Amino acid sequence: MAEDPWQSAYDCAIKVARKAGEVIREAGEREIKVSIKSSTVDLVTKTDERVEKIIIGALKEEFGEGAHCFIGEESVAKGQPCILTDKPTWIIDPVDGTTNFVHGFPFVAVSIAFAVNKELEFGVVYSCLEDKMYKARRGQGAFCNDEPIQVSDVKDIHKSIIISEHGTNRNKDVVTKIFSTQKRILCIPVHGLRGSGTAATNMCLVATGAVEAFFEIGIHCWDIAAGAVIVREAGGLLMDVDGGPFDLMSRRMVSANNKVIADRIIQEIEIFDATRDDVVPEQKKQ
Ligand code: LIP
Repeated sequence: MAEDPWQSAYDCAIKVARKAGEVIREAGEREIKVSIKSSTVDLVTKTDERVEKIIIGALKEEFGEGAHCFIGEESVAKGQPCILTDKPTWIIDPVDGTTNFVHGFPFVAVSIAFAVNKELEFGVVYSCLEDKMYKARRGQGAFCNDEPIQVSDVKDIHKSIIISEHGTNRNKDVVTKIFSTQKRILCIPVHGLRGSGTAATNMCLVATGAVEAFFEIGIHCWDIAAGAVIVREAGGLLMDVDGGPFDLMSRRMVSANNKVIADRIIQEIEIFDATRDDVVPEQKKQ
């Protein structure tokens, strides 16, 4: 039987995600040192940076210093390029839901994905305050704490719960579009709108069938890469907010249980610009 080249990487990702979750839980019990990034509401803590170093350090130790490439939220924030090549690449959000972490709002996830030839091979999302390990390998199903998970079979939008987040952009025109979109969706009507505050967890909620769809403009590749594999392997789908193909670096996406729900949602989304993740800093809009 052909050797499975990525099983050891998958197993290692699960182990490292669990270890990272323990560090986050312990850090959450002490004073949290908060800084800001792109705005006063885009938070980062010493824990984000420390956990990313722990994850990347463990993976380099396991597979060798130059074996794989890395895209980590906090490394990119410090100027590392966010370019996905054909090389085996780890895409990491060490603390997805940083604002939740700072406030003690109980949804914080470690998100670790792995791509080869620009194809997502597996994703691991550890919701560490819930102790829920979500995982999926391409073509091999999705699981939560080793139990298989599957998207909802709801096709009637009127019987759906949709997740929508407010993100960290506080530009008044953008906020107006976000709330206008939420109003249009709520008044379809749907059963409800929700949001956990972490994209990775939101995508896992789609994968478990707890909600029918999650969409957002403004997220980053590290927020959604692992969740993308988990949603697909749970029987769901991903697309762009304009109905086009999913684009990991585009900073926008819809994840849904089926195309009927996804197609209905995109009719209501008021799109606004978000600079792609893979636009090099000097090209980024102010
Ligand atoms: C968060 C995302 C969430 C978004 C937040 C924030 P972070 O990621 O997971 O979907 O609405 O604004 O970007 O910054 O906590 O890793």
